[in-house]
Amino acid sequence: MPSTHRLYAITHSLYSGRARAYLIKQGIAFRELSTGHESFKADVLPKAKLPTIPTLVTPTGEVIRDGAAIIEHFEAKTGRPCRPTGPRQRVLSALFDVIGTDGLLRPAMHYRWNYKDANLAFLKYHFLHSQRDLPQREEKTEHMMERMQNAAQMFGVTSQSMPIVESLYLDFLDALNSHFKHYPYLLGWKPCIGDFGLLGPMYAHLGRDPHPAQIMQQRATSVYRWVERMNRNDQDAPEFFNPSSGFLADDEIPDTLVAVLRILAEDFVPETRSAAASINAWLAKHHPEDGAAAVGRLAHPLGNAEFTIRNQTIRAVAQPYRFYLLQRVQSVYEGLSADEKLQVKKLLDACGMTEILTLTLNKTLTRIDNLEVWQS
Ligand SMILES: N[C@@H](CCC(=O)N[C@@H](CS)C(=O)NCC(=O)O)C(=O)O
Repeated sequence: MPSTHRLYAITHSLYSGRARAYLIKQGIAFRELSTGHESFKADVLPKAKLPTIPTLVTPTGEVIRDGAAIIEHFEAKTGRPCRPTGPRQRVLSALFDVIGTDGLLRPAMHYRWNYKDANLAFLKYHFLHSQRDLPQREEKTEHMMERMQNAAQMFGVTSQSMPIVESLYLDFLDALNSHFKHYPYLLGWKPCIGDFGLLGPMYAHLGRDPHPAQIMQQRATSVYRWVERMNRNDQDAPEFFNPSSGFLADDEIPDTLVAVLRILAEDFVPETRSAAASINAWLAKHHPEDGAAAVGRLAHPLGNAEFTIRNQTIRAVAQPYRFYLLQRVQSVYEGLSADEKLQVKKLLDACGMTEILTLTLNKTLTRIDNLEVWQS
C-alpha cells in the first residue's frame, strides 16, 4: 500500500493549483501524477466518476475528486486551520473561494488563449507532456488545445468584450497588489480557504503563462510574490519586517480588501444574478431527479448568463458549480447571530456584494460519491 498521498494533477491546470497549494501549506506529503499515468484510468477513474483534476488518492486508497472536497477532507480532520472564526472573515474567505474557483475564469482563459504568440509554445509543452508518449500523442494534444481555446469565448470573451475583460482584470490586479503590499495573505499572516480558491486562476494561467505572468511580475510584484508564497510551506514573508501569525485580530477586514472586492463585484454580482435565473429556468423545464449529476460531462448545458458591465454586454456559460460554493457562503451567513449578520451585511454593502446572499438556485447542490448532484 502506498504510504503517501497521490495527487492527480498537472502544472498548467487551474483547479490543481488550489489543491496543491493547500497540501504544500499544510505540510501533507504527496506525489503528483498526471492523468496520463496508467493508474488513473484503471484504478482511480471508476471511483472518481469524472476525469477531472485535481483528484486525490489517500494512502488508504480513498479517492477524492474535486479541489473543494480535497481541502474539506483535511480541514475536517485537523480542526479547520484555514477557516477563520470571525464572522466577517469567515464570509469573505468563503466568498474568495467562489470568486477564485468560478469568477475569474474569463480573464484566466483570455490571457491564456488570446495571446498565442507569447503563450503557445509554452502551452504546447504542457499539454503534450500531460500524456504518455503513445502514437497519437500529437493529435490528441492538438485536439485538447483546440477544445480549450473555445473556453475563452464560452466564458464571454469576444473581440467586443476583450477591452472590458482586460480593464476589469487590470483594475483588480492593481487593487490586489495594494493589498499584498500590506499583508502576505488575504486575511493577514496565514492563508485562509479563500487564498487557495483565488490561487486557482492566479497561478497556472495568470501567474505562469508567459504573457500574463509578465504583466503580473511587472505591474503587480506583490501579487506575484503571493503566488510564489502560496506554493511554499513556510510563511515566506521576508519583505515584512514585523510579521505576525494567524488571521488579523478582531475579525478585521483591511480596507484594501474591500477595494479588491468592489472591483470583483462588478461582474461577479450581475453574472451570478443572471446565471441563477438561467439555471432556475432550466430546472423548471427539466425537473432533474434528486441525485442526478449537476456538473461535468454528465450534465446537459444549462444556459448562459447575460449581463452588462462598463457598457458592454457579456454572455457567458452558466455553471452550477458557482452555486455549489456560493451555498457555503450563504450557509455561513445563515448560521450567524442577528448582530453578526448586521456586521457582515455592512461589510458586503461596502463591497457591493450584498446581493450574493440571496442569489440561490431552486434546488440544492450536494455531493454524493464524488459527484455534485441535485437535491430538493
Ligand atoms: N470542480 C472541479 C473542477 C476540476 C476541473 O474541471 N479540472 C479541469 C482541469 S483544470 C479538468 O480536469 N478538465 C478536464 C475535463 O473536464 O474533462 C474542481 O474544483 O476540482
